[in-house]
Amino acid sequence: MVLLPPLVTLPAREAVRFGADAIDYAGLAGSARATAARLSGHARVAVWATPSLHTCLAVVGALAAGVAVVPVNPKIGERELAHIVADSAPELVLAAPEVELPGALAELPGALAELPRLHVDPEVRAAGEWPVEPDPESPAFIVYTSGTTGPPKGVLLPRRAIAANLDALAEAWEWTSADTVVHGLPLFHVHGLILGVLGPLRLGGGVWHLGRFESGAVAAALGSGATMMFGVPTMYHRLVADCEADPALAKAIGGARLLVSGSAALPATDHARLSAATGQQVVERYGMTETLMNCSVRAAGDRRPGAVGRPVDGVDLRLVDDDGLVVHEGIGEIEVRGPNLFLGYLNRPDATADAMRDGWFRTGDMAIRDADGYVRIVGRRATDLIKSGGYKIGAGEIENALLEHPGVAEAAVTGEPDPDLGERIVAWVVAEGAPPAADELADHVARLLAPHKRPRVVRYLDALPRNELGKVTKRALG
Ligand code: MCA
Ligand code: AMP
Repeated sequence: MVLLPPLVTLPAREAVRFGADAIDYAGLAGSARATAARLSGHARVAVWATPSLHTCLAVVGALAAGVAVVPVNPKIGERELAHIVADSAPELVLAAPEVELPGALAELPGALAELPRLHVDPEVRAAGEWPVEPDPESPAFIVYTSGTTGPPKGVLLPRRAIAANLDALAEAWEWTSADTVVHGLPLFHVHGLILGVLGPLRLGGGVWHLGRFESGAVAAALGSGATMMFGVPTMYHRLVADCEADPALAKAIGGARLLVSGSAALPATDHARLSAATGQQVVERYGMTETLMNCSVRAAGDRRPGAVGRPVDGVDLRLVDDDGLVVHEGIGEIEVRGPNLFLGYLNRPDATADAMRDGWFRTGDMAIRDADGYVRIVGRRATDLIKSGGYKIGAGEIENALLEHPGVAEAAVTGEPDPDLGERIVAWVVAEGAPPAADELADHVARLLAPHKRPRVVRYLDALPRNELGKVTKRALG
């Protein structure tokens, strides 16, 4: 199995564009061969995953070498970075020479500064044979994802899962080499990196990355050759408002072949508003870092608001009750199995065992099925997982970070509905002495963990509500 066949067959077309930086398939293959030669003998590398051509070249080079990539959020905070580097033990870090660094840092932060650093010069290319394809079961990526408590877990994603899942999505979306995907998603998660970059590259199509999401830039790309857009619901929410205000923008968006939303539920109101403004009905798909994509509405299928379609090719899906018994009618937890599944959590056999039941992966997502098999996600088993802007965030990690602030005696974190972000992070704080300013607590969490994990609202209480066992009763908050 070759993960990226177009790098061997070399279609005569541009592969990747980031602003003014672009590279065709021959250039990408030449760069990947040169990087693979430099990485040979290594097992694991970190990539400082800025939204740039450099990240794309570094990842494709590492994949060619069979070296597992740990993508790192370039806005990562110090506590989270220390955990990821200690847990994944990368041997090198690949970062562009001029990178965006948090604060006024001159060097890569924390433990990354101590690793040998490599940068991929797009002009340095090697000719010759394509490197021998690694074992399909070998890990291609270790992607960190939050749980309800503790620090994020490293999800080991094998090459087999990526190839199988991208092929299933190509089938579902009638996605071919004729397509160019436009997006502004971060490149340290499955959505932006695996679907949004490797997807086009597996098919021999194109990807235009916008650096950051902006409605006008999406419209300009769709007006000049891009055919598909990928985004999280927050991006569609913003796009809808912009389309309603600007008919020319709405017309450009209306010209897309396919708009795909995922990472969180797309509100039915935004689906309907976008359809009214542009004539486009967004196709929704449902996935997880551990499973890649499980379900999707098909390009030729019924685009029902609030539904994520049927399982994609190769994926088995069932709904189970609290005892693990299959539910045929009504709500159940989604369990999936198939070639899309991860290998396990790095260094966490306990968490891996907990996540599996008889070969099925327990997603923690609650759903019902329409009579024709369409899946509707209705909630999540754990209230301590928050989806904000499409990012999964554990309440526990934020609570721990807040407790490290000298002005915080007790803290509980919840998610509250938010029209833009889906959910916003709310911190409930019992202060130690004079209550710290809300911004100060937000900055503190952003510095330790990541800016997207910062509380958007801070509420002060004299005491947290607790049950007779002393456990915080989060349902009593709000
Ligand atoms: C603000 N900023 C701060 C602070 N406040 N920085 C430090 N300290 C602070 N206190 C900065 C941020 O770094 C950012 O900088 C800017 O201010 C705005 O930040 P934020 O408010 O977070 O941005 P936003 O505009 O609200 O973000 C909305 C977004 C974003 C663009 C939709 O949430 C996003 O990119 N979401 C995508 C999530 C995603 O890809 N999820 C996939 C995982 P700057 O402007 O420089 O950035 S799920 C997945 O992969 C599964 C498999 C699936 O199903 O897809
Ligand atoms: P992550 O761990 O960041 O990969 O996020 C995976 C989670 O995102 C899933 O378990 C779901 O809760 C949520 N998710 C992804 N896509 C959708 C969708 N289309 N609708 C609702 N929830 C989604």
